[in-house]
Amino acid sequence: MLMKDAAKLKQILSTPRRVVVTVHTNPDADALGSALGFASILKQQGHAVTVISPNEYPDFLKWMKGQEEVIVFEQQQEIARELLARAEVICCLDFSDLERIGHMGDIVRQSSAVKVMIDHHLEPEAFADFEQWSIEAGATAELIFDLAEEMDWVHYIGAAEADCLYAGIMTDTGGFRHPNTTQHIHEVVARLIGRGANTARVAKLVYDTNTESRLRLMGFVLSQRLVVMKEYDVAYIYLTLDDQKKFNVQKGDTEGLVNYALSIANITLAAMFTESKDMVKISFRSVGAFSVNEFARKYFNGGGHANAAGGKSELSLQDTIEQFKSLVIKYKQELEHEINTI
Ligand SMILES: [Mn+2]
Repeated sequence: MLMKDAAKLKQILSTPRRVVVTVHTNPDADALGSALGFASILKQQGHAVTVISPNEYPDFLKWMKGQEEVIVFEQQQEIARELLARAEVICCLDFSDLERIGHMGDIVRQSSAVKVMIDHHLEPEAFADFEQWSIEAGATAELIFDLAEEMDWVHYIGAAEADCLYAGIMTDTGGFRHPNTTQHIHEVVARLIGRGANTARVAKLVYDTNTESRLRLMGFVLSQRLVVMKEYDVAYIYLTLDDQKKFNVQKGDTEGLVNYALSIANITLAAMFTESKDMVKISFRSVGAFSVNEFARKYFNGGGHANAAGGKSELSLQDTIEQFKSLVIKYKQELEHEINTI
């Protein structure tokens, strides 16, 4: 996908600029990998670039080049506000709705900096001066590569940058299993490997990072907290605050657990409900035409992608699950045989 007015952006970036690159709250490998890869591409051209994350990111991303310089807004507000105030260019990566960056949203919205949005999430907010936005893209990292190609920046992508971008693509395609695994994304991956991406190393660093406590949590969740609604092709997992205390659950420990529910044969909708102090956080996954983006938007104050979305509820854990179950019954027909619509 080509960026509209790319020549104009290139012109703006033809002199050294103070740039902030920011990502959505709870950044994943695509968000952080895209940000660090992109930041490095810009740095090599003489720009002063800082990556600001709204909050802390998981340990399994702490190998990415440049991550040690990431400013975490929640923990370093003063520095972050200063950087945002002084920024001439603000790049928003892997999100397109300023709600997704919490308190930083208003700062970015009101900033007079040139805003660049590079993203593949549905229903973008119109806040950016330059957009590289496509829901056809499997990952923001793919769009970063496309932009690099369009801008003639590919030579700035070395092995470290390629690893960051590859991590984004690998994870956002579910290890090249989701329907967003296109010919184009494979072509981008081929180019990244050509630039030095070490696919085996990245896979190991990202996927094989279980702690003993996470494995034990998984064992508990799968045996005690998994509910299968067989006649609806639905499965869900829930986790109470007590469970989290008992297993000393750390940030990131519950990441991906919802996929185990979806991995059951014939299941086409999976959900995970995680109780927190003031709300219930929900992850949704689906296969086929059933859009969890729409489902989460309509009923659970969230959204995301067609087959992977998040939401939240201010009801109790039990009431949230009851609400979900009654919706499942309502959507019985839509949920049936979704596997045939992949
Ligand atoms: Mn992404």
